Amino acid sequence: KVQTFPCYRWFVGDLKMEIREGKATTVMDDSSPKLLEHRKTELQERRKTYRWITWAPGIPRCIDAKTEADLPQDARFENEKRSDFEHSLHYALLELSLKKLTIRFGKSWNDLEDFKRIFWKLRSPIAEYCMEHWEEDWLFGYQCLNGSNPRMIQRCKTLPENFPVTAGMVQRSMADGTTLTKELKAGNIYLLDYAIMEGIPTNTIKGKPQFIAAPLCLLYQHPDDGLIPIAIQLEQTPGLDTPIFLPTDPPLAWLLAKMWVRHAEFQVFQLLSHLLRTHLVVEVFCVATLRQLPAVHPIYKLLAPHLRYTLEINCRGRTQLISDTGIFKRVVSTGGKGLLILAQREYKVLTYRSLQPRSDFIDRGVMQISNYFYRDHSLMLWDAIHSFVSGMVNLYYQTDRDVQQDAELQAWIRDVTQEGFTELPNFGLKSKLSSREELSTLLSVIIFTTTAQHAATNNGQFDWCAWVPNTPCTMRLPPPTDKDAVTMEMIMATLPDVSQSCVQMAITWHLGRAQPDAIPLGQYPEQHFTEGRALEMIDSFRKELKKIEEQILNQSAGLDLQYLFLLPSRIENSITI
Ligand code: OYP
Repeated sequence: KVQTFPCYRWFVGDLKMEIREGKATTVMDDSSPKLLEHRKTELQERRKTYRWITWAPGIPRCIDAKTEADLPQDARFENEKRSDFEHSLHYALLELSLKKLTIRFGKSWNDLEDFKRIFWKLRSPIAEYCMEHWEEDWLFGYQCLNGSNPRMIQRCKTLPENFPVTAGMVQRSMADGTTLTKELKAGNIYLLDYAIMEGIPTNTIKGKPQFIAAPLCLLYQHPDDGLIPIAIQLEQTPGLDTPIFLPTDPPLAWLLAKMWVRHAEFQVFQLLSHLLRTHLVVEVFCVATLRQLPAVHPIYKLLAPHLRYTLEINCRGRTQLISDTGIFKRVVSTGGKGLLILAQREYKVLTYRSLQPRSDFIDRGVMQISNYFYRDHSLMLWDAIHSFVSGMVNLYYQTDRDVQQDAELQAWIRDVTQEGFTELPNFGLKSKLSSREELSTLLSVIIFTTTAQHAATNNGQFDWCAWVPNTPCTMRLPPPTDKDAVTMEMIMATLPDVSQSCVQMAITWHLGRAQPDAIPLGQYPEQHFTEGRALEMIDSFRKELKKIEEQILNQSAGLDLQYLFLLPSRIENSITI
């Protein structure tokens, strides 16, 4: 349904709209005292309705609402979305409890093949592909680039001191005629370092302790085989009990070592890349926008469609996912105290710069790596978003001074930095906006994060987590200390049990599947803008997205594994799940 009049549910007072004929105005454009008064009253109301609260210290602050039921109607899911959200989860859990029963009364849980009995195909070609090929080293490497957490890998120029890999250890992984030293110099060696996991308190589930490790994994960009893991150490401190696992080790030992890396990956992916760096970061902008910008403000009009449903999904996440009794407490190793400590550690080092894709790739040293589709698509999308946003900003702000003098906008950025991102001295976002370029970059970060970055982390979670051994949510035994002692029995006793695996599949399916009332990137059914030039810019943004769509489709045609998470038509306009 397309509304031709700029009608937004937060918009109070029709009179106001008639006077301005739907034009977006900043506080400097509105000269009449009556209009100014109107802006003021609207904001006073909104600040009463939308308040900040500290849900937990050391992470971004959020909306003051105990549950989604406390949210104003305007911020709630529409009926269709709510009933789908609630039904799909029940459906998934029910389906899987049936599977669980058949296993309980059937054969025992003693072999990796047994995961097949609870595995749900559910129209995910990638999940099936993963189930068939997950043990292959190249697929492990592929997931660092184009899986659901593509921001962990970094170039390694010198080996970390606490990871004493020798050239001899990895010689057999190297291409003919080269050595580790040469490849380090050539820039073909990469690293995954899960130091942030060290010492995180572990969950206890049904009386049984769960386990966490903080692995390091070295990868090599092999000229023929692509990116492959070549050495894994499961803890940060080397020692006799912390052997360096190699692809040449007994196959089960190498496999279990990779699973431990993927277990750390599950935690970092879901809690840091997904929850903290998209959901919680965006909520700050959402609350500040609702509190500080009136509905006629051009920046409100620009952002509102990218903030739809985020408050409600985050409230649901806080009560049902990461609370003391939530899903994490029930089935994930970082459930309970661990997840908060992990999020606090990441929040401390979170930078504004790392939210900008180009800087992120440069800082991680991954600009040269080949077949990094996530990077290539992110950059195309960033450029399209940035050029659209700059166009809009320049339309409403003729000079940098206009930005500096927009009191509402300055109150907004102060709310973001001083009320939202508190305790974050090194974040790198100033509490004053001084130029049009600064504003454009910030708005692009917000829109990129709510759309592309969320899609990249959210949409692949069923694909890559449904085959539980590939990305286990918990581990039930400590990491192996002796390469020669790894058995299939030990692997099965380590991996999530039947019931934990079922929940992992149900939740990742529930969150990763396409949403029923999704609005794709760049579609604005609630037409906030009415000015011809603004509409033209929206139009060219859409044309640009269409080009990207075609380019991605062409590039993926014929590939066994297609990277389609950043296909514009599959990216939602806001974080709604
Ligand atoms: C809200 O009834 C959300 O139990 C997900 O949260 C799941 C529920 C509620 C459960 C509903 C119920 C959405 C917002 C968010 C986020 C990002 C982190 C997602 C982590 C997913 C982890 C999957 C865990 C599998 C074991």
